[in-house]
Amino acid sequence: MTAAGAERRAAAGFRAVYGGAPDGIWAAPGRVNLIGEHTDYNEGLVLPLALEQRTLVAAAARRDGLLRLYSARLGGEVISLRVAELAPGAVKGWAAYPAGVCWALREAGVTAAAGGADVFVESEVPLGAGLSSSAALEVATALALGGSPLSGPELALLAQRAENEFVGVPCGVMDQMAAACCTAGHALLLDTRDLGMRQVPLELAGLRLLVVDTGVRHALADGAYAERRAGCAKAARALGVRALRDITPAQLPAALGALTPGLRPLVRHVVTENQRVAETAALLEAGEVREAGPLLTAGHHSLRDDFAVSCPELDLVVATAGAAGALGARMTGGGFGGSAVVLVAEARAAAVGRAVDEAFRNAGYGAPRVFTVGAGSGAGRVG
Ligand code: GAF
Repeated sequence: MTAAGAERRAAAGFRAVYGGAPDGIWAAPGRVNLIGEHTDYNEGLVLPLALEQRTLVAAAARRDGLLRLYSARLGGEVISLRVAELAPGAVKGWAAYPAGVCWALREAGVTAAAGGADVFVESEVPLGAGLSSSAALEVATALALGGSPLSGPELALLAQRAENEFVGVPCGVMDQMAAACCTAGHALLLDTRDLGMRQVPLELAGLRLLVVDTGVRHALADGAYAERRAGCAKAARALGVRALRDITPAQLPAALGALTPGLRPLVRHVVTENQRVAETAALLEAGEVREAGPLLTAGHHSLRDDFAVSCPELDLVVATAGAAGALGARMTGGGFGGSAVVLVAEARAAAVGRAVDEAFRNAGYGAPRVFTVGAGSGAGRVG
């Protein structure tokens, strides 16, 4: 879908559903995280990039306090809610995300949201694929309903609050920050402790970044994510630090020695992963992207063996891509399914795609979806 095509479809779709023109169209991208997984809720480092695929929100303000929501992707009825009655847990399904943002804006005293709005959602981001379709929807909605210009970090924190408190998913802030603050051609080096950011040029000449959607669908709400998060918090308490981010690689052996065996792998993953993010960002900044490949693969092994959030399909992508000549590969996002990211020389990209396809067929898995990604722009008004 071309960019202008998506905008036209959002405007036309809005007219067809609500019978008038929208006040505007706002968009936010999905993301692929290059490295830095399960570090954001440990106040650590992450290095995501925005996808070119976006979620578009066409919206028009109302004055009667009604929030009406329609998703072109999901179809069904227009969902009609009263802004004044929005409360955590009260809305189920996809509508909880935009409704949660409206609630978070209301709670933050943003008056523009209180009058309500008609909202039409058009999404290019694959749903449930670990590519942050939810954060894209939240951030695009926050822009559409927020009225006054909110900064990128303000948008991201509002969106995260909506997801944590209204939807009930205990996510960190990486996905919302990626949607709100990434810039085209760059990965975002984000320190989730203070939201300090550096735009790191992603020079992919002669290289390809592939995303492999395994088709295995995950739900962060289903408990395993929350369990990992609670385990990390428990380990930080046991070590007497504010967050696992405070343990340096030099302190790691002593820290592991002080913990019960069950918590050790969690801590080892977080500490080594923060180190891998810093090293990857330094390589990108030096223009040595190829050299980052082994760090990606080491990150996957740590997520598989220590953090235990991978699955057989993701492991198969990583092993197959490596054997077919990729420079590096890893699961991306929360895990338990979703997508992997593969760094590969342009000349090997097609062979890697074919090898992954074949390996999935041989294993009896459903066909994976393999596509090339580039670093797109962060959220903004598009119409
Ligand atoms: C999900 C969460 F939403 C993020 O906050 C992050 O924790 C990620 O999993 C794992 O790195 O995408």
